[in-house]
Amino acid sequence: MQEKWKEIDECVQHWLKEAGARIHTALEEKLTIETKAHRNDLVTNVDREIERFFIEKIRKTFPDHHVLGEEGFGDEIKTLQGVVWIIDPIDGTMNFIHQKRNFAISIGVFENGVGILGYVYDVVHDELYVARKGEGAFLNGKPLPRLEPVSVSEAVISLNATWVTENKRIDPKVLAPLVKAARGTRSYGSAALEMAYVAAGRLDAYITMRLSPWDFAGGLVLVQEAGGIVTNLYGEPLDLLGKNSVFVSKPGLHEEILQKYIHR
Ligand code: 2AM
Ligand code: CA
Ligand code: CA
Ligand code: CA
Repeated sequence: MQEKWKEIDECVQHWLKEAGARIHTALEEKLTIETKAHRNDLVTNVDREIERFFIEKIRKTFPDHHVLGEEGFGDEIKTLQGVVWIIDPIDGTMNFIHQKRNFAISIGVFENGVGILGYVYDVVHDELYVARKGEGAFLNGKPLPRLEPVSVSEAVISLNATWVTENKRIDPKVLAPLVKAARGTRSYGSAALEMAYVAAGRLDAYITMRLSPWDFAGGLVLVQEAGGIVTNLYGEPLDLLGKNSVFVSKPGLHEEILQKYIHR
């Protein structure tokens, strides 16, 4: 990895710890909670504060980089040319509010659309997942073993119950047989953490129907560097500038699920 990226990596890890300390403080104080697009789409003062914190740091340190953030304090990104940071200050805001755990900071850094650095920081458990292109993925500095193939019958798959009830994105008949055939299913409510769990082998796959780039940017680099596969539900590459279904999996399992369960 080039020296320039090593320096960026050091900065990000330092900033993540500082942001983590701010979040710990905020968890002791009263949150300001607002809704966005609908009544379950939540945002707090902390989401905004943490996004602004990273954007100020990045703009000051790397003025020629571009930043895309969920809460809108970054740039309007129309292309992936150059260095683009994609940031979710708190992924799992509902968990942050209701549970005070099971949320994470997610950051992906891309050069001309290629994922170079990926971070998911589980602040409450102090678990920092880091991926560097070509070097692999790490949990608190320890290399994560390369993901090995597994079959559906032995797989623990993460998905939201929404996708096996009536919904406007997918026929419940598609995923119900997969839920039945899997060893178990889980649902954590943070896309970034669920992707980090796949990278760490805690989950075998994660499926969801509609995420924005900031939800999956950090996890994408993590899972790829751990030897997993990241596509949309139809096996196609993700679009970093738009909304996508997301299907993250160990190798082998990815092909089996696409072939046996997913029919367009
Ligand atoms: P967020 O907490 O950053 O909004 C849980 O449903 C997962 O889906 C979280 O990773 C959440 O990210 C993401 N998500 C994406 N769009 C969402 C929306 N409109 N409402 C709630 N969660 C959303
Ligand atoms: Ca949100
Ligand atoms: Ca998110
Ligand atoms: Ca968020």
